Amino acid sequence: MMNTIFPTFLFAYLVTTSWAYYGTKAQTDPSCPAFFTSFGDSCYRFFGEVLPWGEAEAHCRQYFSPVGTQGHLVSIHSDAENAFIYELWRSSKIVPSSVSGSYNRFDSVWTGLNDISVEGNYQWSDNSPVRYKMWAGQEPNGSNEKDDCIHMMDIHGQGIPGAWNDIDCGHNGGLPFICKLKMTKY
Ligand SMILES: [Ca+2]
Ligand SMILES: [Ca+2]
Repeated sequence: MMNTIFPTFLFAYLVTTSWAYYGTKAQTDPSCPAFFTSFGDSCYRFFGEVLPWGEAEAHCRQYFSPVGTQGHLVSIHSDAENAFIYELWRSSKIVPSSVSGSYNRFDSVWTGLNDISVEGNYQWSDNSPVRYKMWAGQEPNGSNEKDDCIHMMDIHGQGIPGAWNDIDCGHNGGLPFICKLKMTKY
């Protein structure tokens, strides 16, 4: 009798404790808020609403991660993160069959990079260090004194998809944008 019952109890015990372990793990692992996508140690969300750079940054600051970090316009620190951001945006944005002009809501998206405080001194709005840059050819050109905000581009024939350009922070009333939530405290 013992020989048949004991393995059954042992199996039930192992299953129960395994469920308890993974259940606990799931509860303590912070996950991204609704509509945010995980990559590395951060969460990202594309917003199709067109806003000037400052208003886009303010919109991102309304969001908080489960560990309490505040949202900001996206900061980018590697080729892998730049490629992820480009793909998140490309897979979400609207692409009309015919669009004239460039640097518009269909081919551009705000990042958090800017030189608003000091011309030529680029900073991320989340205060993370600026080590990685993916400028398009000839950029940043600062052709306009207000060209202090950086957008990612998807323009055929001008640089590579996902390269960056400096532009007027209120350009054409604004651009869509991507917010980032760090899942680790600063
Ligand atoms: Ca500038
Ligand atoms: Ca430029």
